Amino acid sequence: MLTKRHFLFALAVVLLAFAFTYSSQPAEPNEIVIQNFAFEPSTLTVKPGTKVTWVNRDDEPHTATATDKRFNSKTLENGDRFSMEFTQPGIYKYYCALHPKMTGQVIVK
Ligand SMILES: [Cu+2]
Repeated sequence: MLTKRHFLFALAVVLLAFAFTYSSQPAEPNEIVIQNFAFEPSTLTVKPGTKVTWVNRDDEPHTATATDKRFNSKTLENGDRFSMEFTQPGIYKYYCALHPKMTGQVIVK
């Protein structure tokens, strides 16, 4: 016989699974998440030689395009990734070519 405690436990498990599935996952180190028409984090500071990866979690396509064209992802659909290794120190400003108000920067030092 299913007790009230069993039922509450089962309910908690279901709710936790639901929350885990639908919560937005935090960015991994050296990963920039594109979500809700924004780069997160908008400023990422890394050491020279670091590979930085952008991942699009929006349903809309986006790009990561350097302001000075030193790098340019192809159009990233939902779930697509773009990686770039930054070897030289500097400030790398970039934007989304499809939504130019979306901006971010990678600081390499
Ligand atoms: Cu965009």
